[in-house]
Amino acid sequence: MYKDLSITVIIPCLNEEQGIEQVMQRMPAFVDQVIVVDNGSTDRTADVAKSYGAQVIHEEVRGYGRAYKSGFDKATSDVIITLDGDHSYPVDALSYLIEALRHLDVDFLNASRFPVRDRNAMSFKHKFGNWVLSFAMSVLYFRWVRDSQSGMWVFRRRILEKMKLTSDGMAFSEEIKIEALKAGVRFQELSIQYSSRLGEIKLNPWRDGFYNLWFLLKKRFS
Ligand SMILES: Nc1nc2c(ncn2[C@@H]2O[C@H](COP(=O)(O)OP(=O)(O)O)[C@@H](O)[C@H]2O)c(=O)[nH]1
Ligand SMILES: [Mg+2]
Repeated sequence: MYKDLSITVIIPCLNEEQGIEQVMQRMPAFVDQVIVVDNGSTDRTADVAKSYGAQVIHEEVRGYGRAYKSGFDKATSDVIITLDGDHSYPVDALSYLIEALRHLDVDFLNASRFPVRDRNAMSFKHKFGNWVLSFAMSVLYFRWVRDSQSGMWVFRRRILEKMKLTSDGMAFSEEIKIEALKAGVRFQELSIQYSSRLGEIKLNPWRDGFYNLWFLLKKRFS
């Protein structure tokens, strides 16, 4: 419990044995439930997560979005917080983000990685791609969103009822923000520290980048 709010943290993992260990070691004691969604990792991700007390879910169908949807089904707390298993998002910032959710009195808080302070955390290509995707989303949905691709969100679980989440892949990250905006819930963004990831990247910048742009257009005009 953090003050009057129970907290669930959900972490999708595909071969993140190194990162998940660092994330779990830093998990604050006030977190009530940690769910690690594993999609057939071939390393020790599931064992490491379990050894630190996480609830591990095995999702048969691959994909970042699919993993989140399975995780949401098992979440029981008032507030859900998400982050990657690669230790690139700040576990130390959970209380800061929950305080911000309370202080700003919002339902969905998007943790923006920008401006990136750690020089090694993101290449120029990724920064540029992120800017294009975030700009496109902002124009299409008439709402300035600096980091449409951030994987760290803090939101009240009850708003999930109002969202229609379809993506099974990396586009899930922008879809959940679009759905939050469409549902008319109170939405804000807050800057966090983003660091270089441990282990290997699962995102394919060109394939996922163009697909996410296509997904955005399809969702807006269909
Ligand atoms: N469960 C699951 N997790 C995935 C899958 N693909 C990526 N992930 C996880 O989702 C997170 C984001 O992927 P990552 O490679 O860090 O992408 P980036 O942060 O956008 O560069 C990481 O924790 C990955 O392990 C998948 O198919 N299934
Ligand atoms: Mg990552």
